[in-house]
Amino acid sequence: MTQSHPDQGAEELELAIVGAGFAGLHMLYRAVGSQRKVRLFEGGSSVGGTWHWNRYPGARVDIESMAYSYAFSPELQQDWDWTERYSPQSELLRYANHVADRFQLRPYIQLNTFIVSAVFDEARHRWTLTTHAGERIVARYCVLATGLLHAAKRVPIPGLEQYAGLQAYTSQWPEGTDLTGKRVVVIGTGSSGVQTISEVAKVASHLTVLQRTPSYVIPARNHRLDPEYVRSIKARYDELRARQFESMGGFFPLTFLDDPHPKFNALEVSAEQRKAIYDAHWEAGGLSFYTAFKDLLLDPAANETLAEYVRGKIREAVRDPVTAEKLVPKYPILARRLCAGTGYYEVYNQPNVDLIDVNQSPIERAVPEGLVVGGKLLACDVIIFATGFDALTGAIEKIDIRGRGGRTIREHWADGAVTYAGMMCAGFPNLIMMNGPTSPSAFWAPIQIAEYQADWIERCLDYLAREGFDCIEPRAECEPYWMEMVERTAAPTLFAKVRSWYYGDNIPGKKHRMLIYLGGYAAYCAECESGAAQGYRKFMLSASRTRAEVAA
Ligand code: NA7
Repeated sequence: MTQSHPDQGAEELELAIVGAGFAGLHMLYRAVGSQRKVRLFEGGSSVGGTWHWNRYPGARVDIESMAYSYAFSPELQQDWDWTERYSPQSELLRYANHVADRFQLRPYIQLNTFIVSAVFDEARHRWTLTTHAGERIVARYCVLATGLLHAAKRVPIPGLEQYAGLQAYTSQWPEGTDLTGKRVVVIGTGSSGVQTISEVAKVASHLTVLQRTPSYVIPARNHRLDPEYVRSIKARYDELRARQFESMGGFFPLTFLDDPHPKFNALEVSAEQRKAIYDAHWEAGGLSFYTAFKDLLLDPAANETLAEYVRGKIREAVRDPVTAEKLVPKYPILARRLCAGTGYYEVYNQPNVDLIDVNQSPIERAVPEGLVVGGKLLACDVIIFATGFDALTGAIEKIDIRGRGGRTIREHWADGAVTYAGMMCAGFPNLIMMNGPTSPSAFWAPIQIAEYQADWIERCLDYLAREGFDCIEPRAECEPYWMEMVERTAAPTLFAKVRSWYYGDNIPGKKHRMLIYLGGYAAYCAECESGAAQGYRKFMLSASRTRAEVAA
């Protein structure tokens, strides 16, 4: 009696996509356009990715919405009206849903479905995906669009299970939570914490912020968009995108659209000129300081001029000098993610807000009434964890991925994430990541990186089909080559001098290794194109037995 293959009867796809954030939706749009047999699996109950999950009070994007949006469809760009300079989460979620409807993607999307494992069948060149409900899906190619900031970092506080109040993670915000009149503790002062704190301080009876590392927070200066301004940007969208693609960070501020590139090093100009430039960026708000001078991320002395400028602003804003000093960061500015806030420092002047530095007063344990911090009980009704993410690798490693020889992705990355071009790993054929570790992702515009990657993937799948292959994986030597490029671009920068999630430092036990390619969009695309040149010379291509038999 012949034994049937365990996947017999399972639906067989050409392409399975995991994740319905902006990257996954765009990949799906492209695959549907190419009439591939495709399905997208999303764990959440809605499309939108980051903007589905992060619903905490005050959640909004800190890159201007007219740039933080899809570029692939001129019609979409013209039709969609962003209402605020930095859209709130609800508007971004509406946009993602609009895209799913407008491009008729819903029939291909399976919501409420977590992919828990993916196993490669070496003989048949297929991935078998298993969902949390036990459904099996077989797909020739699998694209992981699982999000760069998705897997929440948990903080192991002893005794937390005894705590009687509400525990809320910013990235898994409990719907309908009302904090009015509550005693609230926020742990974490990165971008999510900063946004949450400003909102919670308005309604909580008492707010205690537990800070480990202060952020540099620049006023966002969010406002409703004037329709005339929107029209003027829409009239120049092509130019805007062209400038964006040239920029090193991917998100240059629109206020500086006519003059987006820094011309000088910080110490090349006089102190007065430098201050005038910093004042202009402070007034413009948001993340515009990244483009104030050429060398802010390269020269410690240049960086210190900006760091001191912002430290001065913090000391001006916070009345109590002891509190102000706790809020003043001592490390180089921009080397950890800059935060954009609204009235953030002023919050600490309110009588209902306290700041505790957990380096001086550690979080010791939880008790039913609250937390014991620095030996004292901090009674509270709600603890908000704004403690960040196992960035770039976490969402991928949550899936039990097994490539050639049953090797898992966790084993492959045990000494830090290694990839070729942030898209593929040796020994994991036909598995492609979007905005994956060592891609430009978080230090470029992830939506535009995803648009490029979807295009690259589409061209690649077309080529494989045309040439009779059904299997692609990077040559083993391409991984160390790419990692050398990633390290080489990061090494001269101040990113390399501080501890941050860019290097995986926020997760205990995670290897300290740069997770982002800093070479910019043009250099990144050039590498991907070079990998694909001459019949995908940086990859090994093959055909499975069944395919070869069919061809014969
Ligand atoms: P971040 O930026 O990683 O911030 C997490 C914050 O939580 C940060 O202040 C951490 O301090 C703090 N944290 C983490 N673990 C602990 C423990 N154990 N005790 C005390 N405090 C802790 O995440 P966000 O969600 O705010 O932002 C992520 C990105 O989203 C952001 O960079 C933008 O790109 C958008 P630490 O710095 O580790 O000392």
